[in-house]
Amino acid sequence: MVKKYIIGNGSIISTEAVVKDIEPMASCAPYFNICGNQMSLELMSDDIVYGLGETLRGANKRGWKYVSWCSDDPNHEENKNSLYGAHNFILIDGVKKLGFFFDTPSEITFDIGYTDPDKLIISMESLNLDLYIIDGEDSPSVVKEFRGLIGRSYIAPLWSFGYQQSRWSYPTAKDVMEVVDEYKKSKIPLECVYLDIDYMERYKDFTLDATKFPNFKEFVNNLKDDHIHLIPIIDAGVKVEDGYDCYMEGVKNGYFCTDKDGKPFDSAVWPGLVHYPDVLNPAARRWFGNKYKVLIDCGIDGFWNDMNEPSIFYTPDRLTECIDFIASKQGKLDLNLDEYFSLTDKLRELPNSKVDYGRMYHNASGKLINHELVHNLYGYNMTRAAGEAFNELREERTLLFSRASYVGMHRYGGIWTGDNKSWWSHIELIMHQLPNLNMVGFLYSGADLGGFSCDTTEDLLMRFIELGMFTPLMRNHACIGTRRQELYQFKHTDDFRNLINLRYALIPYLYSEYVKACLNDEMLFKPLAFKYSEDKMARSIEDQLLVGESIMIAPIYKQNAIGRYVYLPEPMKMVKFRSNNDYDTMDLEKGHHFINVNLNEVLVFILPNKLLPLAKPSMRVEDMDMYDLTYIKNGNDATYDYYMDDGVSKEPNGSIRTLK
Ligand code: MIG
Repeated sequence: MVKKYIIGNGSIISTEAVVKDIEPMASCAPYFNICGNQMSLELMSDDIVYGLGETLRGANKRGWKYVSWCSDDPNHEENKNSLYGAHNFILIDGVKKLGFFFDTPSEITFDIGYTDPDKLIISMESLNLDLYIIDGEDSPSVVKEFRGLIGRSYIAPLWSFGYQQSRWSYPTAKDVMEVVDEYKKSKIPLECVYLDIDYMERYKDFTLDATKFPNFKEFVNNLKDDHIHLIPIIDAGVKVEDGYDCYMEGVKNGYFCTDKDGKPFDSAVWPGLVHYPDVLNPAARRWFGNKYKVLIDCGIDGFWNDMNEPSIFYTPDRLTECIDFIASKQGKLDLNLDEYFSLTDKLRELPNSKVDYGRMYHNASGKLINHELVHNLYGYNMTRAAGEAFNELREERTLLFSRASYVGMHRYGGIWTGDNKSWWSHIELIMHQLPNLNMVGFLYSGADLGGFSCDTTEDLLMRFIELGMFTPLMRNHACIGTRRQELYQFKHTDDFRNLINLRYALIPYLYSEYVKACLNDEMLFKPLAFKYSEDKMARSIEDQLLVGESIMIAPIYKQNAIGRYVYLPEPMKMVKFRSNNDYDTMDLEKGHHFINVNLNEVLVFILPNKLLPLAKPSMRVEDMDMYDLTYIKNGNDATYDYYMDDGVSKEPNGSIRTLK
């Protein structure tokens, strides 16, 4: 049962995260003690606090303070409070199972046992929000109810479950072809190659650098004939440049965010000076979404939206203030400490400053509204712009995902978790993020495999792949200046090939579970606590996950590990996929086990009476037969409800058949 409460004056504008009309209760919110700008609730010692989607640290969020404030911060370290998303959903899994959705477009802080270990304290500058409370029987049903409230998750095309290669950048057609050819030579399946910012003409959205991509349309279609999809990036900022259509149209129609006087707001990112499309204004959103058409007309069928927190390198106003300040110290060589630090801080404080956000305005439904108050809705609505346009422009499912997001964006696209690093701890982090992202509807998601910044190593990449092979978005992506990390760059290409083949073998199962999760408002990745809610050990485990109805995974995320401990809350059939493309199985008892796992091996645990279907891999998803399956069964009576459709029609058109 969902109940709605208006806290303070309620949300400053409708976030449109919720798709159901719910009459707010006249009474004040139960469970919470509201005092000033804080609302708090007592936690019991065994309560697990899930939620907050894409955030750092554990899957259980207890013991830290999180701030929903979409941030372009490439250093995902434990001391940080915010990432790119704002996913204000909390699930308390204790004696009671309670879901809370704090619906507000503004900054909001979740102090989850940081100030007081036994308290959840929610605060805002002024406490105005729409609160939804879901009281359920168990955690899965609370999540399901919440998901029903926020609407069906976006459904990605079947081909987008293939292996994807990205890098900042493959700047020319020649570079793209080299990647495609090398994968072909190595006989490793490949589905998508990404275009990062350098494909554009001077970083101008919806343009192409014709010297790098002569005959782009032909190039895209030639690749398509080979079932390779080219996925360009779109950045939020539109370059200020006389004669550039996107800029001219935006200025003419008042489609850009403004300053307080109604003049387009100046900021700078990759293209130099930019304006931000005012995606909170429905007319501007429609206009911006339709801009994707020039690429769609070239045959493009997938996009990734970046820099849409929105990220700001600097604004001319504050750059001027900064340089004036620095100039004022000219010739002063004996600085006191305050002067010294204020000098060095000045430059550091230029990007992504709240001062700048506070100077920017939206025209939301005819009302001028300060950006700072609605900051967390920007990435959501940029992606919504594209998603709404695709509904009209395209007949098929389109690949779309974004960096910044808010709850509600899950109806239009997925997310990737941004600039992680080639660190072992960032493999573990993915396991914590996935279930919490799934709770808020982000099912098509994944991390940069191999790690985005820093130099990867062969073993790290392999372990990343061994987890990433279960995530819908399976993309290897790396930062400019880092070691090359395409799979063919390494010594054990055979092992990588086997792993990608295994991913392809798993696609029928993964896609089936994924679409079912979309259609039924369920999660693809569940913490063990969701199924074994009475098992204290299972409840504490964060490095094993249930993936769909049949399996549990236990990836390795430590360098030079020869295996790992795995806890089985009930007897399961262990499948060890080996490097020779074969597998062994072993029936294991409930309890703790140490399992040896070589670098090139993958563990899957099949639940009792469940069945895992496997397909014959192929170089492309489109060439696979989704019905020619072999089964690994745990028990003679094992079954599996298999959903498959054509993988492309906008509305899912398949049905369930029970495999035995
Ligand atoms: O400021 O487009 O997270 O995936 O490669 C960096 C370049 C901008 C950040 C994205 C990353 C992408 C990069 N972008």
